Amino acid sequence: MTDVQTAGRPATVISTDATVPEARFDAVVVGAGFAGMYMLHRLRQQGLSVLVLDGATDVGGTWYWNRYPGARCDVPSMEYSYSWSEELQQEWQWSEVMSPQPEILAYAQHVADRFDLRRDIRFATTVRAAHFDESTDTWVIATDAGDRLRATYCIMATGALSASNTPDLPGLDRFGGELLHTGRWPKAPVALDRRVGVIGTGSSGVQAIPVIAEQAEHLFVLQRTPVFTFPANNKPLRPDVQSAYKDHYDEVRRRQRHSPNGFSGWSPVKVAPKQSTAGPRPARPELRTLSPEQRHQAWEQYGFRVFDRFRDVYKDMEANELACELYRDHVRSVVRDPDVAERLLPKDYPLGCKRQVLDSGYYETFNRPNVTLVDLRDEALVEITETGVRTTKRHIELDVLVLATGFDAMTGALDRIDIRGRGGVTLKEHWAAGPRTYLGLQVAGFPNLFTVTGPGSPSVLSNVIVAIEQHVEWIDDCIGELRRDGLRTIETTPDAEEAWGRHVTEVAQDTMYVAPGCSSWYLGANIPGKPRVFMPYVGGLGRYRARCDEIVANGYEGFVLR
Ligand code: FAD
Ligand code: N01
Repeated sequence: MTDVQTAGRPATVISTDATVPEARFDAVVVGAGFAGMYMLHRLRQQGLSVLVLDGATDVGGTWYWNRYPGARCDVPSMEYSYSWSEELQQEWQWSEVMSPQPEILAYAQHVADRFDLRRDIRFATTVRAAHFDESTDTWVIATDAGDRLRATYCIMATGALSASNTPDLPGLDRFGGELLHTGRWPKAPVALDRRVGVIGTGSSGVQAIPVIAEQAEHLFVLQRTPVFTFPANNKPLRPDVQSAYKDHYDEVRRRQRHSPNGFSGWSPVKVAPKQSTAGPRPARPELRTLSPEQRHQAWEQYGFRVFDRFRDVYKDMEANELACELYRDHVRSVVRDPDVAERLLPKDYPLGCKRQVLDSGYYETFNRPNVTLVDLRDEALVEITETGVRTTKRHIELDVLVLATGFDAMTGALDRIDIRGRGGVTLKEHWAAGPRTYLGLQVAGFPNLFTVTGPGSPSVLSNVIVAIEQHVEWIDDCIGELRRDGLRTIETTPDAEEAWGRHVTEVAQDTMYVAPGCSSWYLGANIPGKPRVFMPYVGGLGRYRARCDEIVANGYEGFVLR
């Protein structure tokens, strides 16, 4: 298994040997996913010398690494795409409503070619360390290729979901078959027509399982926590719908930017204007007020949309549990074996506490004769052996073991770099009790270091590409202002950082994200020993954007510019 970001590797101390040649740039950007690519394009336009570094051998980030069968976007591609080039958004053709990974990767590659990005990207190069040199107000950056780089600005476009999580399973290194991680899937085709085991039933597992099941001689799904998953209802993108979007992109993009979650809500289907009725719109009803029979009728009528039709489902635990019961009844109706169905039911955490998973035929997969559910709550995983997996009840022979075990999200990619700010303080030390940032953009004590979609930003709670564009544009504007005003550094204050952290925590209170029983990667709960802090900003992308703009209008409130 290849992993450029091996967890727990020793920190690199940057060489102080003056004979190591040093290359000088205005800005070094770490990461060549959608964030790093756009950052490069913007900074170049204002005349900066920029170098982008990525451990991958090509652009695309998420879409480069996650090549597992079934990998695709669950946001419509007309909206999960860059908005900053009219020519680009007009010329690119999407084939499906929600694009598969190869198409999104091809799009990223097209962007790299069209805007000639590759000449400033160094691939297959992992950044090991970034230290702030207080004597010159510059960042010194070291890579695994032995580069020593110096830059005024260091921008971490390292991705919120890029540090793959390989759990510490006993015997894992002994496995003699093919060991794969969904987040580090190889480029070469993998023969899956064998005995395959998949550990993990989050978004990645749920996408991969139905596709692997079609190819495998036998598939064993090793499930620890059952998932709530809604049908993706993906389909080919109709040419007229694509054209309608393109004709209305001004409006679509404007709506996306100011929406809570990066979705426009725009539809190419013309809806007849409603008869105007005087007075405010009636409030959505409460699920709790319905009788059991009415609740089932509501499910019959609305299916999965029922959860949004009632205002208490994501606000009140009792209503949430009623919604969960409707969901469970649905699963029971799809999965033929009642024992398997029962084991697939999420029962100990509320709907809406984790990132919503979307699937294409997930539950139906368990009706196949070549698929076995292994319930790790009933038969715990004891060890990985040379030939398979041993649980407390049996040994399962496997040729291929797929880890769909997720990511050390939001902080993992940054933690894996030895980042040191003023006084040699490491980012890891600064974040020992959980990540602390101002707006998810900067960290106190780390001048001129910016994080794109960092903890404390809305990023992962939205259509991420919209969040990326907002961050990149804010950072680019900020650097432009510093240069115009002849200023050397920008640095957030500890007070601003603390106040923002409090605000991030406050707005998450009373949401399902932090409800009793909820453990998610948003909270760092998937990584043993990681502090439990709700990391993303739940206040909404539009509101967050307005706050970022207001901070600039107030003379970079909460930042010190020197
Ligand atoms: P990434 O795409 O993660 O790119 C970061 C890059 O930084 C990587 O290429 C990595 O190699 C590089 N890097 C990290 N550390 C170092 C280092 N030390 N040295 C050198 N290089 C480094 N979001 C949505 O909005 N909708 C979706 O449907 C959706 N689907 C997803 C599906 C999957 C399987 C995953 C994993 C995520 C998905 N996301 C989705 C989130 C997705 O990560 C973002 O949408 C977006 O692609 C992130 O872009 P990025 O450039 O910020 O980070
Ligand atoms: O990761 P996850 P993911 N033993 O952390 C299990 C984005 N994404 O890669 O819940 C046994 O959600 C773990 O079990 P448990 C999206 O933002 C989007 O699936 O810890 N099992 C869980 O079942 C998403 O939220 C798409 O008990 C172990 C699974 O592994 C994020 O990426 C597609 C284990 C991990 O689930 C992460 O999704 C893919 C162990 N030791 C990803 N350790 C789209 O479609 C972990 N697990 C948009």
